[in-house]
Amino acid sequence: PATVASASAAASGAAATERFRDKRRAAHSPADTARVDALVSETLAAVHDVIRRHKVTYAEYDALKSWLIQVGLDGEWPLFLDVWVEHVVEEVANEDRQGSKGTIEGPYYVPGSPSFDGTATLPMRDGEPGVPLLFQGTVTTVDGAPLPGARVEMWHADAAGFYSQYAPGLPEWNLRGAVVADEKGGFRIHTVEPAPYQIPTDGSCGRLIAAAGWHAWRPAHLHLKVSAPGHRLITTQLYFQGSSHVEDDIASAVKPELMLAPSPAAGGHGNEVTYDFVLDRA
Ligand code: MBD
Ligand code: FE
Repeated sequence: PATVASASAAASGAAATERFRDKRRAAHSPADTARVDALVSETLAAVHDVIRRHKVTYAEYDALKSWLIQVGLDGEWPLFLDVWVEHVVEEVANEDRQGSKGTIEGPYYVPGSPSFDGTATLPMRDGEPGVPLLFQGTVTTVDGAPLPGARVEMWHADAAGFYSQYAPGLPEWNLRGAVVADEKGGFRIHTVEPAPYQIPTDGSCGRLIAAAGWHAWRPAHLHLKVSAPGHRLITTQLYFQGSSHVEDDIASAVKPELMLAPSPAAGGHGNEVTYDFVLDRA
């Protein structure tokens, strides 16, 4: 049973905005005046420079103003920022890592998904559409020592490209779950292969994409957070070799180290793939 209604910009945007505000309420930090001054002044200077070089008109300025207002009304700030800005924040945050590569979290992570020991089957509907996928591997330190008890949390879109809790009609934790690695640091996750994700075309981000002549697609991807006590949590995504939009992700979040090439599952149906994670010491 595929989802019948699609995820409207307003519904997924409102859910993503609300989720982000919950997270921020828990994590408020005081502003560093000098830092705010430097970052905001330089950002504004960059905007002023664009206006001068392109001789931006009042018509364009007013179009920008009304678009910015509408992004907020649509709840699409989380989507806009994670698609067009987060990849550079992630690059800077993780440039000193020796272990597994990270990439952006995006707007659709929800903490608290169901957890399993050693082997997980992600919560899914009876007859969940999509090619079954066994995703397995080990979690180790940068020295190659296994990390028993490491946590591998996965969330992803279904075979129609929709995320539970951000599209109507899906069970709460559909295709969201965590597995705790066994005594050898090993884990196995049974799921189904996701579809490419199209940014909602009916909201402000969609209007920007159409106005600029861009496309609205992210390649099919699995989101992961991998963690272990005493080690740095890594947030990452994995993609499928040769699948559409791996070369032109609208969110600029694909890296060569993040490609999967699943093969037909031994003696079963669907595909399987192995991917090992290496965690930096905290
Ligand atoms: C996604 O599924 C996603 O991962 C990102 C980064 C942005 C929009 C939708
Ligand atoms: Fe995603």
